[in-house]
Amino acid sequence: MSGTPTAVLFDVDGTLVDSNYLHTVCWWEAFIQAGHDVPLPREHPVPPPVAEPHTVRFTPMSTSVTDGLNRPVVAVANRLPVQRGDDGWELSPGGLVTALRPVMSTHPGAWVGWDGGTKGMPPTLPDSGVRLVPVGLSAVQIRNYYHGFANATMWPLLHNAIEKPRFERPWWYSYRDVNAIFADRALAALDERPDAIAWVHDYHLMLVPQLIRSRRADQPIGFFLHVPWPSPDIFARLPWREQVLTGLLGADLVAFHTDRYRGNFLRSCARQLGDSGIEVRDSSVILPDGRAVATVTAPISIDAAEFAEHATDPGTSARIEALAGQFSGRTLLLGVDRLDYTKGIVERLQAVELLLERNPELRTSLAFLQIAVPSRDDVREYRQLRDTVERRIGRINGLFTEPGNDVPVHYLYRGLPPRQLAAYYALADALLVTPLIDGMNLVCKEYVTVQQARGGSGVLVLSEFTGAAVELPQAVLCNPFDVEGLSYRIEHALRQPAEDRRKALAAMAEHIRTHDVHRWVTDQLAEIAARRDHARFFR
Ligand code: ADQ
Repeated sequence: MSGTPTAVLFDVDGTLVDSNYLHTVCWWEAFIQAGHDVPLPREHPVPPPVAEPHTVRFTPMSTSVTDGLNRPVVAVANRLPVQRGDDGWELSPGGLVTALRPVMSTHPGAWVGWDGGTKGMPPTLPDSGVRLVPVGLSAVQIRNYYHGFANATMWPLLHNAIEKPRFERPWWYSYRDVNAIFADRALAALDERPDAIAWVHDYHLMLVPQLIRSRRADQPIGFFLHVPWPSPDIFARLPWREQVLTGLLGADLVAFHTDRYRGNFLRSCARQLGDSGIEVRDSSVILPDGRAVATVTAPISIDAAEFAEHATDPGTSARIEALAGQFSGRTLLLGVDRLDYTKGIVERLQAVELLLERNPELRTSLAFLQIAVPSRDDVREYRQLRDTVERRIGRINGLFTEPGNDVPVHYLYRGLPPRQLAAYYALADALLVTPLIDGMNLVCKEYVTVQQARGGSGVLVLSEFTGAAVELPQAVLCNPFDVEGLSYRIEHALRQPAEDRRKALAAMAEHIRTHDVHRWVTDQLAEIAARRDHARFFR
């Protein structure tokens, strides 16, 4: 294919962290223009939803360059980003974490997260002053809070109930208890740094903002949701919907990847909490005591500069050469995902099967490589998914491998280091990103960045149902629910003239470069601090 930094953050999926991939991180530039506006994404390419009672508009607020800039951050997320390496403790690898290293050393904060059962954690992040605040969980808590409520209730519910969410009271009680433990640890860290911003991440910890607020009325608190927010009808299925919403409304700022998720959240608030004196006013929720909770759209991104560097690293060229032989003379299609039922891997395989069925000549001239990181195999649905994927691959290869030729579908069930991944991105003629629903999807941003950095002409086939589709309309957009249609979209992508693909890549890469994770962090922290001032004013 400078500033004055503060602290940190990252993706919160425990399994991914187990696989040593953290991919959202923060740092912070000192200079933010007064009146800087958070960028609005372009319209989603799919038709807008039917009009609903609450008009949801995002009114970027004029932030004075205030408090936020030099304040430490207490980050609260499901997992801590460290692992034991050959030479002791180290940051878990991940391009963006690496980018944080210098930043974290100059502006220490704290990071509250589950220790994953690892004993003897260091007191600070390696090579930095960021204090690690480990939360230990019992086996029962891991089962009920993490595998149960987080991954088998909230994850499917927030992903449009694409798998049926399971509602188990013991899981909910455990979620409440564990959120209270996280909040206690965060409060202790905040007591040590009274000027800090609290930044809470993702669906594991949705009660934490209110738990902090109830003990620190003036604390600036931000919450970022890494996954979608579904329609109010789907969210309403949750037996504990009011408690979850009230938990989130403890924050000053609740942020989402897209306008759609944010709108859904506001409509859920209006529907579930309207009778409790809560009012949705434009993009804010006004609580009975007059406190305003702002919502913003803040699409997350990657460290584009780092990925571009991976792409052009001499080591990557050597890796590409080593891999090229395997696929020489073939058009390479690539899929890279956590093995998750939201990612549309089965539908992708079905589409590849249809493609090969329709076009016999492709059986020897095309290869599809699926790289799948093991994920959450303590949850039944994930084990079943792995079986289905592996059966499908066997079926396609059984049907379409031509004697004397290599198989059409290749499969790696493992995580790969970022540089190795970059080699695959560079080599692939097309990347198939076909989630049935995905909050954002960073893989497509990585692919585009690598292809562009290497002067490639790869094509991105991207599901309409990803947050990324809002930002990257130049991709070949597809509807993965229509597998036959998807197979035609892949064909269409492969037939696109190289010049058109290059133009599309250039436009997407430019957007990603100018909207990278550093900008995301900068904007988020400024917004959180400014909204606290705003909330005070409102009262
Ligand atoms: P995820 O669902 O985990 O994240 P995604 O955004 O695609 O999904 O991030 C995956 C990350 O893992 C990427 O950085 C990618 O490089 C890495 N990865 C995937 N497969 C890999 C493999 N086989 N080997 C090595 N690395 C691999 C959640 C939400 C997303 C949202 C992110 C960030 O579900 O929608 O984009 O958080 O907010």
